[in-house]
Amino acid sequence: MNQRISDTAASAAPDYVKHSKMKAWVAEVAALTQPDQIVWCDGSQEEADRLFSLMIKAGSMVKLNPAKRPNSYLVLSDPSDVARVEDRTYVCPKSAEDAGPNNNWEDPVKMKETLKGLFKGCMRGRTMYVIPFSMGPVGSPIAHIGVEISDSPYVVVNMRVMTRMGRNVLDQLGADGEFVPCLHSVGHPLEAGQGDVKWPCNQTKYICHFPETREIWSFGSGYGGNALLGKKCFALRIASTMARDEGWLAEHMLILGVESPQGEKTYVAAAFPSACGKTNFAMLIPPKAFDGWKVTTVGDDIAWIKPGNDGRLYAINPEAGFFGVAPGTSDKTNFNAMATLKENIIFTNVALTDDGDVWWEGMTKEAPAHLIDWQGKDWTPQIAKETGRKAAHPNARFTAPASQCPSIDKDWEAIAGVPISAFVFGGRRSTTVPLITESFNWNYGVYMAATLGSETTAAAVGEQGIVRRDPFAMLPFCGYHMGDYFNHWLKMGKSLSNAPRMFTVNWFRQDSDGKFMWPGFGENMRVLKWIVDRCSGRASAHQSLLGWIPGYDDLDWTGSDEVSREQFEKLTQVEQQAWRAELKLHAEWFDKLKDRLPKTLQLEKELLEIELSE
Ligand code: SAT
Ligand code: MN
Repeated sequence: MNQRISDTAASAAPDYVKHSKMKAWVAEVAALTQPDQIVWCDGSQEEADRLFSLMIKAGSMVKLNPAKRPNSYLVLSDPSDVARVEDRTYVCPKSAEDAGPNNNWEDPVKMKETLKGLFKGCMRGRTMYVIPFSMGPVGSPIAHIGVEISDSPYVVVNMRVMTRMGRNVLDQLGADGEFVPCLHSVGHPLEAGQGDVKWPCNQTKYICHFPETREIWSFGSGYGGNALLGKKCFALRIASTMARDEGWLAEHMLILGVESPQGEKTYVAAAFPSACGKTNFAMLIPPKAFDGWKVTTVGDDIAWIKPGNDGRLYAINPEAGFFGVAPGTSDKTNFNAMATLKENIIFTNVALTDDGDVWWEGMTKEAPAHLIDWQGKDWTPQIAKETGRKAAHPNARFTAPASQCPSIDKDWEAIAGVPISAFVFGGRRSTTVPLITESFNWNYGVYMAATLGSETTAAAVGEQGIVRRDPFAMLPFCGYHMGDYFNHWLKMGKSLSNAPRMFTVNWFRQDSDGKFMWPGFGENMRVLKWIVDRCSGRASAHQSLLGWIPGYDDLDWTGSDEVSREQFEKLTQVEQQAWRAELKLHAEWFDKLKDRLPKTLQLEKELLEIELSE
């Protein structure tokens, strides 16, 4: 449904749009941004196909060889727009204290003024798309609805995979249902006669959240979490504030199910920072020797978790697709992801093969002889050797429908969610942090998660490989003061009669030669099985300063010869010296939050300090 803007934006809405507040908002945005036309997205295949054709014609998208990868596409972004921009991301409640030291803050009135200046006329020469979407199965009591306005057809086709998008969401909203307005522009208006670029964006970027009015405004970037506003902006930053107000949790967690040979099912939710293997863990295939054990996938990035009447927590995956890191993904590291990627995929910033398929570092042992790399340049293994240039950008992504995943859980769209038995928190740490620890109790578990550290990755712009505190893997995603967030977690624990157990893991510990000590991937099943067995009281452990840790014999090593007893001791070792240094970093981190740090966590730290000094 296309109409000229001169018809006035409100009348451009199709008859089936009954929501007058939404229509008024769309009209207001159109008046500000001055698009050539407005399209209300219905989410149909025809609509997606039309947009794919449009982008191919414009030269901003390539259709892959249908014999190799049916119904799949490749997009290369501008080299300046390849990841989330954390230093351009703002959370703007009225008071700076509410945003906390973990967020960039600006006064909401001032920020709106700045944004209105930037958005004025910013869609000239472009189409404005109205994208109604549901985070979570339409109609689930845990789900919430948003409407994204965007001038990027790339955003539309991605939102169609990543969320439940289209007309049925409007039907669900009716005339006055609640939705989060999400406004996005690439910030690249076209004057009459001006040709478009392949990946329009703007040097000036603002990713802004207004938690009190539950609004999102994003300007200048077309990439990932900056532009697909249902994901980090809504499902984490805005939803975390909704969750605080309403007594639930919006978390940066994968959700997986573990099924034993006896058919017993245990669900685990696990938080890891971006690009630390959440997708791989969520789709884990147990080692061959684990006959009859199965891991199923509910989600790979975000969990919305609400208390049930039985004192347990129930989780849904608010997303409908995976926006996963491509490099490193292979049949060996993540067979299920590779199977998911067979068709109906949008690839971003991977390399193009001569036969019209895609490739990235780590996909196969040997690189193809020739590729077009993510910057559109010729690439050969020789060129890579000489220049160090990567064929795919380290943060290259695939957008894939979750329903195509062979390990997808049969209840992944269950309206009521799945019951969570364990929370796992992990970071990327080459030293200090043991392979696996079980927390003594809920409050101590909150402490462990609150002080989680991780080495930075390519998922965000900035220096890589430096350890930063990333509490609950939520540092870039918590929409309010981190101290209040910890308090919310402590409170949630008190309210549950059957709270999940808590664990921390570190797959990334290295030996003195800088080699990973733990094989990871499918072998993580050995740790996962121990976690599940702990939940049912079946596995033993010994008490360490940091929590309960399994001895070598507490893990199931059937079919393994990769990790020796000695190596396992090293992997699970708690080095007092290193932990004394680590505690200093905890203290520095807590000092930053001191205005609102729960006293309980300060006391947990002091207890640990006493233990370590003895
Ligand atoms: O935020 S993105 O969706 O671009 C990916 C991530 O960092 O997890
Ligand atoms: Mn993520």
